[in-house]
Amino acid sequence: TAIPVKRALISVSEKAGLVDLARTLAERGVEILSTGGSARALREAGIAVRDVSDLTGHPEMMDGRVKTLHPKVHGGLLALRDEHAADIAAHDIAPIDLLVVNLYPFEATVASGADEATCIENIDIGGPAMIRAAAKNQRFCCVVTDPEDYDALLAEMAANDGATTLPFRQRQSAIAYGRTAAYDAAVATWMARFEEVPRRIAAAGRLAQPLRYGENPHQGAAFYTDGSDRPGVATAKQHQGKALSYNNLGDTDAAVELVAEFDRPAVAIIKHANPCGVAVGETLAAAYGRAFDCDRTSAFGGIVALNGTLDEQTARAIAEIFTEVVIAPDATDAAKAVFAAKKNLRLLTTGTLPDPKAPRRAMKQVAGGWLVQDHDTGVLRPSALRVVTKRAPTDDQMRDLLFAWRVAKHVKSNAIVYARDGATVGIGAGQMSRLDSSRIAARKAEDVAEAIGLPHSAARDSVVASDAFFPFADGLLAAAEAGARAVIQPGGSMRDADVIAAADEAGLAMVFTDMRHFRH
Ligand code: 93A
Repeated sequence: TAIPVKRALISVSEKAGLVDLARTLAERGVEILSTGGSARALREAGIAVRDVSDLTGHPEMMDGRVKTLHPKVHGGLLALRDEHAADIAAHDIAPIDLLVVNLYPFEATVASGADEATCIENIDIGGPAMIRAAAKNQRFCCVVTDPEDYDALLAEMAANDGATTLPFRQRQSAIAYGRTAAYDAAVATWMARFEEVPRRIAAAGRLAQPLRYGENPHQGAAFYTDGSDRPGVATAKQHQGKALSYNNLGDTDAAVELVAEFDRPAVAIIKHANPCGVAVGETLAAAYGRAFDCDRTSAFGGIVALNGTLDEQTARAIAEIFTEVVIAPDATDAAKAVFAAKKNLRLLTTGTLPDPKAPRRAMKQVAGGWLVQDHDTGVLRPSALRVVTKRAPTDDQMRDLLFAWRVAKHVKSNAIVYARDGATVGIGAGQMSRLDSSRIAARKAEDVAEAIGLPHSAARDSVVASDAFFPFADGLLAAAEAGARAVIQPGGSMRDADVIAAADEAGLAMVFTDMRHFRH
């Protein structure tokens, strides 16, 4: 089953590693066929190549749209050397033993924001046709679609006297179909961009990193990227520390998405996908200190996200307790030096922050299928707020209400968030009843008071946000009792009138957003 590589067809968009690969093949006496740009690059490097147009007797045409779509090419890739011997002879087919193709960069072209005509021109037709043909003919032909596999190919040939073995070709065929499937999925997703609910959806992904395990050690896991190059966890650069785990990746994502909502310096500390403290401030160091104060106990072993460049002072404050991951758009050299001594701390930089308003689809798996929805890009316009109580919030309260609302969007439902002066002082997350979330958040505010030495609950004179409406007055009254003076919530309950009356009675100011932020 070992097939000596005598003839190779090379047609690549990504030219990295091309010359080294081709030189080694040429030294082994392999005849190299190649298309326009690839052939040019090889000739410039002094490597002998034969043009595909010479093989086909047909010039490339239509700006390269038709260059390899020819029976001489596809016959060479698909021929069974035994069963098709008569056809090979009759049609003068030159069998191709190795195909090296990587496709027009469609995903990167879309990600760069290119216009429609450019995106369409970057849909590769001839490349996937050849890849699929070679992968199908794995008994005789070996296919390589990724420069990352060039070394493995050369090692395979070195170990087998210039041949490839069937197990290697089978592995390469699987990689090849994975690539064309993901490529087509990316094209399908892009083509469906005008449809509100695509009738057919396709998921494209590429294995970025196998993970040691999933949420628990008995669960296998891996991390895939979708090729969108969106700033955030998937494209972040890791500067130090061991590999991120499944849970780290999820929590780090939650952390970055949260701080990206704020225009001022902001810090979030995440535990189990929920924030345990969030604050804005004049500086990141000030914001970190106040986010930390919101729940010093839970912050231990947390994930910290910042929406600005990590500086030395903030790094020192973070380094005082055990922190799993710190993620920021950038970090100063001095800040990096502070962390260098903390071997277990992972520092990630993202360059820029994700745009919370950028549309994308979110998928969740259920047994036997997926649920697909638009990512929650809802951003409140302050002018859309409705004051529903006799008392209106003061300007300071209004600022805190909007802050608390943004945080609540990133807290698992039911979410209740107390905030004061641009910092959370009590967060209730993920309870089955809103009343329980209110009570938990209020109790947290008492813990804050104890930790920082306040004589009264940190929720005194605070504001409170609720991610969905209060179905009854009880949750609201629990908030008033804890010391909240103003409330932000979507409204829309059958009992809104009761809830508003209770708010008026308790002297609260309340605004309705007419927008809900469930998060599960
Ligand atoms: O426009 S195509 O779909 N038509 C083709 O016949 C064809 N054959 C190879 N694109 C085609 N290719 C692609 O050209 C390859 O997949 C590769 O990405 C690229 C290499 O072109 P060049 O060698 O001219 O740089």
